[in-house]
Amino acid sequence: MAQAVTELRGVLDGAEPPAGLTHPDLLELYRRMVLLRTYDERSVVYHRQGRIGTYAIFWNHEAIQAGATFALDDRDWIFPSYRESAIGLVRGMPAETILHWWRGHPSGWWNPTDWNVASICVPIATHVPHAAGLAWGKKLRGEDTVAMAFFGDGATSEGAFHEGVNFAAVMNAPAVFVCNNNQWAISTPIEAQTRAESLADKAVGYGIPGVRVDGLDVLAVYEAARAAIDRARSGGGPTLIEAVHYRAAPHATADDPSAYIDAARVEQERARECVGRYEAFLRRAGVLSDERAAAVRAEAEQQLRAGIAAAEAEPAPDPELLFTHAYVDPPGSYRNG
Ligand SMILES: Cc1ncc(C[n+]2csc(CCOP(=O)(O)OP(=O)(O)O)c2C)c(N)n1
Ligand SMILES: [Mg+2]
Repeated sequence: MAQAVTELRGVLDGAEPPAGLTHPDLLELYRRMVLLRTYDERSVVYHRQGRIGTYAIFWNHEAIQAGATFALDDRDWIFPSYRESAIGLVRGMPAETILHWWRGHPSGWWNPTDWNVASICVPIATHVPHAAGLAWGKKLRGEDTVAMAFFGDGATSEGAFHEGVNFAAVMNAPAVFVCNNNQWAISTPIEAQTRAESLADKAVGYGIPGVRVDGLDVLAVYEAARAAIDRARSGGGPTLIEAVHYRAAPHATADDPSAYIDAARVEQERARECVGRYEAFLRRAGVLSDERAAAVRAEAEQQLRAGIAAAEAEPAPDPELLFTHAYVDPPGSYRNG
């Protein structure tokens, strides 16, 4: 059963915004994007100041993260990769929890059931089967909960991606798979990753719908996610969403993309950056004033200031924790003296 792959238009470039979004909804989306952007920009600074460790930058991925999750209910689950490390912010998770994680502190290991946000997944694509399993399990229990997994273009070449999406499709599990196609897997370009013309095309092989969407258009991402979530919740099974953009920042703070990336393309992409593009849309629509925009930014900055202060005030963890769940009887050589 081959399903049509749809190409979605950019809403921010003039098409009608998704139905049903009120002005407060549009502003809440903006607040979430600004919070994510502020978290990301401050984290790069904190890294340079030696206050957090190596950090995976998600600058210009905010439209995908905010747009897709805005269509979820709080009971739905989010499965993030390292690229979506701060996605718990949209559920009200304190900034310090995520900063703890990037500081390598155990206080960054939140209980997933507190937020319905799974642990940050660093191994590529291994959380795709987790999301499929959770979605299937919820279905077996008769709960109408949706699981949404985020992963990159490179992840679609991994076995775990295939196993997870195929399993979810076969079980008709209420899962939504969101591929952030930033066209790079560290220094490997998409052309070296796949012969597929689009990653959404891969959905055809699993017999599920695949959708391509402008990853810098928060409303288009929202619209695609809304449709996929509604389908999943009403028993229609999973959807693969490919959100297309181009990575406009280094892979992580340890990366120097000048060795491989197309600098002119990065400049183009930065000029279309997603928060400013949405802000311009809101201003044109008469939804956002200068005062409101300044207040949203100030609140996000305050959250980050409080977050880093709380993270740095946390006492250092007990080194014993390294062994707590590893050994019943630690070998003598692990002890001093
Ligand atoms: C199983 C596994 N293999 C290799 C790596 C090393 N690695 C870290 S990030 C990355 C690139 C992933 O690219 P993509 O899936 O496109 O996600 P992006 O970083 O672009 O968001 C790789 C190969 C890893 N983390 N896990
Ligand atoms: Mg990528």
